[in-house]
Amino acid sequence: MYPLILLVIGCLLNTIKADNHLNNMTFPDTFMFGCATAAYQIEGGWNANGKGESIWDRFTHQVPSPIKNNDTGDVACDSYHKYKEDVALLVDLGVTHYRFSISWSRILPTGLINEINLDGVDYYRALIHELKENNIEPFVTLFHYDTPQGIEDLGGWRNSFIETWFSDYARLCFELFGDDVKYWMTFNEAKQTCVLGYGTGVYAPGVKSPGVAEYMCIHNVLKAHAAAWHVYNDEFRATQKGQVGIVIDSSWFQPENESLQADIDASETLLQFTFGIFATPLYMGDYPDIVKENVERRSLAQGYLRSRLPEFTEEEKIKLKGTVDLLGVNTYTSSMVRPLDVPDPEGKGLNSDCEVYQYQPDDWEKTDDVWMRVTPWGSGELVKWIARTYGNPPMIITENGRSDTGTLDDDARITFLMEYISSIKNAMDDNNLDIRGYTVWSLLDNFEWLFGYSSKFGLYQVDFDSPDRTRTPKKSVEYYKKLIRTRCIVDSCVN
Ligand code: PNW
Repeated sequence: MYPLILLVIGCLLNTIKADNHLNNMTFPDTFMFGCATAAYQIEGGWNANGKGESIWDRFTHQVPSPIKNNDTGDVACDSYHKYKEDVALLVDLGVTHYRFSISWSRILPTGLINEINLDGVDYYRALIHELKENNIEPFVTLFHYDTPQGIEDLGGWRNSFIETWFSDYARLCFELFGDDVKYWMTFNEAKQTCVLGYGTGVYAPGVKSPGVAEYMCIHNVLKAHAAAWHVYNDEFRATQKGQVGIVIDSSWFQPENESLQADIDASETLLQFTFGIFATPLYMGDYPDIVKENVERRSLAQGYLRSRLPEFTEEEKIKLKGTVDLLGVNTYTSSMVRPLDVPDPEGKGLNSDCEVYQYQPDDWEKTDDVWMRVTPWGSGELVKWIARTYGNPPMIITENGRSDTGTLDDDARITFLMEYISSIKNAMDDNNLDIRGYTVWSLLDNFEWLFGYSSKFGLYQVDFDSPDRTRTPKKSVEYYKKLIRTRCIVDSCVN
C-alpha cells in the first residue's frame, strides 16, 4: 500500500515537473492539427498503371545503391493501394487536415502536359474524395522532390523552361482537384532539391555543381512557384477560393555568443542564406542583399565575370513579389553559429558562400538522425524571426517531428511533440503570431530518403517485412488524439 502511494505521488510530481514549463493555454477552435506525408515516401506503385519514372525511382534503382540497405520506394507503405486505410487512421486521430503530395509523373508520365495518365488522376481523386467524405481538409503539395525523369532528361531544375512545365502541371492539378482542395503548396523544401540534388549531389538527381547548378535550381524554382501562383490567381481563385503557398525549411541558428555582434550577424546571414533566399524574393521581390553581396564578391574573386547567383529581371521581380498566401514552415532543429575564422576562398554554394560556421553542441539531445538534435526552443525562435522579417505573414507549421528506432512505446516522441508545440504556442501567444496550424511529420513510418526505412518518423509503425504493410499505432497516437480533441498540450488547460 505504502509504496503504491509513494509511486502515485512520484508519478504526479513527475508529470507536474515535466509539464509545468509547458504552455497550458487552449488552442483556438480554428487552429488546424494534421499529419504530413509525401508521395515517394509512402505510395509505392512506382510504375503502376502508367506512372512515369521519377528521379527518385532512377536514383534508388542504381547499382550500387546510394540508399541505406539498398531500400527503394518501389512499394514503400503501399499507400497507392492502402489510401483508405491511411484515411481511416487520420479519422481516428481526429485531424483537421492531411498534408500529402502529388507525384507529378503519376499524372504526367513524362512531366509534359500532352499525355495525361488517367489512372493517376483517379488515384488522387479517390484519395481526396475519401478525405472530404470524412471532413478532413486535403492539404496538397505539388512537388516533394520527385521530378519526372523525362523533365530531368531535359535538364530538370537547371532548365528555365521548367517554369512553364511546372505551371502547366499546376494548372492541371487546380483544374482536376481544385473544387475540393483549398490549400496548395507548390514546393516542399526546395533547398533540399537544389542544395542536395544539384549542389552536393547526395540526393536525386545526383548532380554535383555547388554554387552553380545549385543557384540555377533555386532561381527556376522561385520563378516556377510564382508562375503557378499567378495561374491560380488569374484562372482559379475567384471560383475555387483557395490559397497557394510554399513550404520552406530552416534550422534555427543561435548566435554562439548573444552579446557579440559578429555572432548575431552570422545568425542573420545564415537565416538569409537558408530561409531568406526563398522567402525574400517571394515577399519582397528579390534575393536578400547579404546573399547577393556574398555570392558576387566570392564569384569575382574566384575568376567568374559575374555572380554565380542569377539576377531577376525587373519584370520577374514584380511577378515574384506577393505570391505567398500562406507560408508553410518545416522546423526540426537548431545549430550554434559564429563567423568562419577563415572562409574557404574556393568554396561554392549556400554552405560556403554564407561564410558562417555552424555546429550542434554535444549536450543537445540526439535523435537517431545525424542531422537532428532536439531543440524545441529553436522552433519558437525561428517562427518569431520569420514574423519579424516578413511582417507577420499567415503561417502554418507544415512539418515537425522526430525519428526513433521504431518502438511502439515512443515516449520520446510524445515529449518532443509537447515541447515543440509548446514552444510554438508560446511564440504565438507572446508575439501575436499568425500561425494557423501544425502538422506532424509523419503519419506513417516511411521511406526516409538516404536512410531508407531505418529512420522512423511515424505516429504509426509500418511493418515493411509484411506484404500487407500492417500499420500499428504507437503510444504517441493517443497523445496526439487527445491534444487535437482537447486543444491542450498538457493534461488540462486554463482557458
Ligand atoms: C524533411 N535538415 O526533410 C522532408 O520534407 C521530409 O520529406 C523528410 O522525411 C523529413 O523532413 C524528415 O527528415 C528534411 O537537414 C531533411 O535540416 C533534412 C533537414 C530538414 C528536413
